[in-house]
Amino acid sequence: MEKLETLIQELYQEGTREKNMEVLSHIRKLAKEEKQFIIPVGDANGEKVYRRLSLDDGQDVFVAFTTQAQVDLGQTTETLNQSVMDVLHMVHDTQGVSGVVLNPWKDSYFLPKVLIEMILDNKNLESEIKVVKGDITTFDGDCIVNAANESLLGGGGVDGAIHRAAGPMLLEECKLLNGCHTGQAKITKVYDLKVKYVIHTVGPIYSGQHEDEHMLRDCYWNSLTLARKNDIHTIAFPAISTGVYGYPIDKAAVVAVDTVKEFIREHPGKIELVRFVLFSADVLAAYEKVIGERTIL
Ligand code: AR6
Repeated sequence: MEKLETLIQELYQEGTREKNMEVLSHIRKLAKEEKQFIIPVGDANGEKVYRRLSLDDGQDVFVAFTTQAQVDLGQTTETLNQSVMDVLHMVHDTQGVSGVVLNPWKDSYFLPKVLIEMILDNKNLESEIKVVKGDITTFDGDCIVNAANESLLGGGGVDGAIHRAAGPMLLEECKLLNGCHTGQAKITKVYDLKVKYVIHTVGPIYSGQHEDEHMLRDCYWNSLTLARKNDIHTIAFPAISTGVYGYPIDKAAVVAVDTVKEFIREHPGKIELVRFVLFSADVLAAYEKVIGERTIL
């Protein structure tokens, strides 16, 4: 519960959608872990009822506290402990109530019914990871990732396909970037492509050494970091290094899937969709196998 209070305070300072998503994700986690809120109760005709606050717009809201210290900031009231999940369901199911205010006396957070629905439905809070066979240049989300080389001046494979689809202006912009080290990532505009950005990353040339895995992991991690910074919510990756650079597909699929999952776990809320767009049936099969074997997030 202290963590929830900290996240709400951070939301006050930062005010970002991302932080709000973190708060919602955390509330859902508390609900799943069967944690409890403290609820103020009063008497109505001899029966215990949850206290409500009336808002200016005529709607009522329920009240819940994360800790006793928060309760003690207001007037003394009788309380009881109620599981987070039960509180969410109660607010959701009560007509004339528009949501629940957490900690109304200090650093309060209003959770409206629509967000409670999202928490209960698991909708939009968890990022989706999908695999599909296809050509990455046709992806119509926010961003595609290019498996480039250190010069960033184009090449064959997926790099060639992306430059062909984007048109010659992409190369002109890439010339200004001064190359890119293996494992790092740089972002450009897209010109004739449908997406908003291309992130260029350079996979390792497979050598069988331990560093290969670290560098391939860096490609996914640094691309997703750059995506977050640029407000990218949907992103497609090719199977980096598995073509000309010779990385064994099975091994590369494990690194790709594990790194993306770990990133999403550490940064909930921001990235809504990661799609692995794979050019051939054997690569698709390798990714599907890994995703099937790994428990979801
Ligand atoms: N969409 C999705 N995946 C594709 C596409 C496409 N249009 N075309 C190929 N692939 P590669 P690398 C797959 O060789 O191994 C370039 O010349 C392909 O089947 O493109 O990281 C660069 O300039 C394979 O599974 O990239 C570098 O010099 C995967 O994309 C070098 O190749 C990656 O194959 C980088 O080698």
